[in-house]
Order: sequence, then C-alpha cells, then structure tokens
Amino acid sequence: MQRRAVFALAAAISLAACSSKSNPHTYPVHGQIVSVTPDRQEATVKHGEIPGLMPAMTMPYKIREKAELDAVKPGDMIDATLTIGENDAFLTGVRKVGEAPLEQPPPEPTTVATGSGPALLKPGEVVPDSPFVDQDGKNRAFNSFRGSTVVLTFIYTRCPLPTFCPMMDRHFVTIQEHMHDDPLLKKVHLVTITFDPAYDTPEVLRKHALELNADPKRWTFLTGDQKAIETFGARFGVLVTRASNDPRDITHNLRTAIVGPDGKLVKVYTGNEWTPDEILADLKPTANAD
Ligand SMILES: [Cu+2]
Repeated sequence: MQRRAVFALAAAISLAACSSKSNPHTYPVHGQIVSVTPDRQEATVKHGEIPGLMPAMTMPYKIREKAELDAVKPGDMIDATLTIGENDAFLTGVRKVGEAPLEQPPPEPTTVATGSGPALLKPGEVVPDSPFVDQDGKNRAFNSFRGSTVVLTFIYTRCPLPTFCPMMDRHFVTIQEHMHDDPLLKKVHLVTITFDPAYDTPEVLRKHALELNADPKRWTFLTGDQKAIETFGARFGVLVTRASNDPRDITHNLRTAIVGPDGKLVKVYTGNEWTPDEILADLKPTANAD
C-alpha cells in the first residue's frame, strides 16, 4: 500500500518535472475488460484513475503478451501494469482478479451510423460546413478550406496516451515535413480539431501548435462550440464520451480524413494504425487534380 503511494507520487513528480520523456514510466492499473480484439492484440479496459497520468477512463490498450490477452474475457476484473514510453503504451502482467457484470457495451463507432445521430459520410459526399475558431481566435468555417486538399484529424491536447492523440500530432508533423519538400503537395492543408474545447482554447492550441513546429500557413488548429464539433466529428465516426462528474474523463476513438478541394470526402482512416506514408500516397492524386 505504502509502496504504491510512494510509487504514484514518484511517477507524478517525474511527469510534472518532465520534458525529458525518454524513460518509460509504469503505472499500476486496476479495471475491467470491456472487450477483446485479438487481431490487434488489444483489450478495451474500463479503469479507475491512474494517479499522475489520467482520470478514470475506458480505452483500448495493447497487451504485450498474447497469452495474457487470450486468458481474459469481457467482464473480467484485472490488475496490470501500464508502460508509457515516448511513442508507445502497453499493458503487461495482466492478471484476472475477479468478475463483474458489464455496465454497458463499449463505445462503437457503428452506433453513430445506426443510432439517431447523423449518418457517417461516404467518400464522394460533401462534408457539411461547420463553424470553428482557429488558434488565433478567428472564426473559421470548415468551408473556408475549399480549394485545398485537407487532411483533418481530431485530438485533445491533454490526451495522456502517446499512441493516441500525440501519435496523430507526430504523424501530422511528418506529413508537414513532406508538404514542404514536395511541390505536388503544395495545395495540401492540415487541420487538427480538438474535441475538448472547454480546455483547448485558441491560446492552448496556439501553444500546442508552437510545440509541434506547425507552420500556420499549412496547418490550422480548430476549436469552437462543443456540440458543433461533436456533430461534425460524428459524420467521420468520431465518438467522444465524457464523464459528467469529471470533464477530464474523456473516452474517444480516432478518425483522420482527407477532404478534396471540392469539399467532398475522399477517405477516412480509422484508429492509430495508419501511417504518414499511406496518407502521402493517397494525397498525391487528389492534391494534383485541379
Ligand atoms: Cu487521445
């Protein structure tokens, strides 16, 4: 007990102190298996607060040992260790400690399509306009990007897992580097939309953009009205759930999309499996067409 408290404190201190992210941190996790995805060697875990890292949350995690993944099923209560490296996050030492009825099914993007919400956009369909505010505090409707091929993604700046939102940022940094070097990509514009506008104000986004070395001429960060953002994101399959008692408790999936210069959806990329190379290859024919 004491050791755990000391450990959490040490982790919190090293996180607070850190800009040096080089050494992986480990955290004890206690939670419930909500679903298992063997082909991605992942399990979605609903867990309590991880002191020094994140509030209670339901998220998919890689389980490093396949045997440990195979040994658990939805409903199992588990103890595990979460390792957070600079670009990596995974669970080890996954151990079943009990069983409990599942509260609710895991958030699935398909519920957006089948529920009462707006339908998922299909390639070729015009992306509906939506009002946003950019990192300089200026109103910026989505349609103002017409004429450029837009690569857009959805994040929140406080996302604690390097394999989620921070990975989208890193991939966009890579794409931006190619945009500067490749004349074929001169009409491509990157757009990062936060789904946590309460915290991610224009000021926060401007600082975040600076940290990423984002070129304001080529990469825009958008915030705005939470409802409008959620409605916009839902058309791409973005699903965000928030705990009513803790606004930091955000559970979300990831969607990245290419929208053509005519405002029509070209392609949607699910999760964090896509690579910058894949998007760059998909961009060339689109960005080239006038
Ligand atoms: Cu995230």
